[in-house]
Amino acid sequence: MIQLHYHPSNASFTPHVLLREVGASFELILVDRDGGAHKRPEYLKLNPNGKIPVLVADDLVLYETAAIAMHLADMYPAADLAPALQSAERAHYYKWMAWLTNTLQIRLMHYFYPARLADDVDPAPLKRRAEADALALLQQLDDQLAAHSGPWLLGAHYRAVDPFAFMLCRWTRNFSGRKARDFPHIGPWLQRVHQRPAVQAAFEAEEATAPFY
Ligand SMILES: N[C@@H](CCC(=O)N[C@@H](CS)C(=O)NCC(=O)O)C(=O)O
Repeated sequence: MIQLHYHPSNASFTPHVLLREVGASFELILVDRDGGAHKRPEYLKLNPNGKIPVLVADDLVLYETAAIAMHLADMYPAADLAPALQSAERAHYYKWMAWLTNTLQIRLMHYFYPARLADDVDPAPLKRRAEADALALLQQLDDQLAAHSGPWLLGAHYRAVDPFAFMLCRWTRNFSGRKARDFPHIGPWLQRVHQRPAVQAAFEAEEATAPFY
């Protein structure tokens, strides 16, 4: 049995979508973030970082969104969510997974939690800077979508990087100015990802409301 420890609209959204995309049978376990459940010993046994998500599949306990996404893609090859091993597309899939998690996601974390960056410093300029940096990074995503004629991030096929990138773009929906959806190639791609039944079902299960991205 697969269990996904999640919280609505958190990083768990990516594995949540992927579990639906591959047609897995799974149970959603709500982490009481407001009550601090993710910092309690029981949860820290699953993820010592105290972060959401965690995927539990029998004896496997896995944290880190990118790792969970790649593992699900590998476990359900029929869903074709990862390019063929040793292909150039596979190499770029690894690159985008790494970039999404260690470059774009990090700046978005700085945007959401600027006060964690430094004590006794006004977080407002740190937040503004993180927002500007994230927007500059989004240009790379827009350029990637413009670089080929396919509908998805890597080209012709929807891959596990698509819902991951979608989730991070969604997190810009309350930016003070330009948002991911305002980029000329990201906007239509977000619309396409949003229309996928797995994404719709995950939003419904998480009781998300508009704007979705
Ligand atoms: N690198 C981790 C980051 C996960 C993460 O930061 N999750 C957030 C929710 S989106 C969280 O659990 N925050 C709680 C906290 O930082 O205390 C991943 O991608 O799984």
